[in-house]
Amino acid sequence: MAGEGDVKLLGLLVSPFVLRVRMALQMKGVSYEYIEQDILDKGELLLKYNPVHKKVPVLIHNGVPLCESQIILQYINEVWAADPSILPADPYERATARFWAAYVDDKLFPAWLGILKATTEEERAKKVKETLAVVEQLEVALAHCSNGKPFFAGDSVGFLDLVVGCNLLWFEALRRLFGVRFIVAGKTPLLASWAERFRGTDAAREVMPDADKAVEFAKMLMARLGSAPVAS
Ligand SMILES: N[C@@H](CCC(=O)N[C@@H](CS)C(=O)NCC(=O)O)C(=O)O
Repeated sequence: MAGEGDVKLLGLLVSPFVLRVRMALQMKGVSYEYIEQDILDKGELLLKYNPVHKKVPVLIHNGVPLCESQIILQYINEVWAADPSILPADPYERATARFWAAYVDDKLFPAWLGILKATTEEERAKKVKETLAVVEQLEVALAHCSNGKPFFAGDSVGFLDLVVGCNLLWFEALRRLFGVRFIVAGKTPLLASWAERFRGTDAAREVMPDADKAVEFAKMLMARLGSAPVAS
């Protein structure tokens, strides 16, 4: 079977991109060796297997590296093709899931990362607003994609659920750090109940670390970048 073989994953505990891949591997029941990387002092393995971007995650399947988390998710779905499939069978729905997944990585990740990187309070407030605007758009996307079902993908977690869901760790870390809430039932009710359901899945419970780990990482990153301090 194509899916069998040696699987390694180069990762970082709190990386949302790595988390989505780990959740997909969990859902597919794939065993793998996880190798934590120091992205601030990159090791030989990461440079060898991802010489183009030098980023995690890197999935190494039978010695061959796959890079870029969304591409890795699609690879996992094709190689470990037995149910559950994480991409919709319908071409329009598949294209729509890919469209929103691209939107999440283009808009959501840079917006909330900008909150951490901001060097002034004004800049930070601007990035908070930007993140909220993206979340509001995702409420519309969820209504469209789920069609009244519990997840973006319908009855169970799929590609887009993983791509959005891995950001929940950081939403919680940002709440603990800055007191900001991005998903609130009063404003984005569909996302609020989706987030609760997503956090309760086996994949999320087994893979997501405690948000304190992300808070710790954020503090270290902010100190290195000379970001504006957390207001007390
Ligand atoms: N587009 C990439 C993004 C991966 C990414 O940004 N990974 C971060 C960790 S969260 C990283 O390795 N950063 C190292 C660097 O930027 O040098 C993906 O989807 O895999």
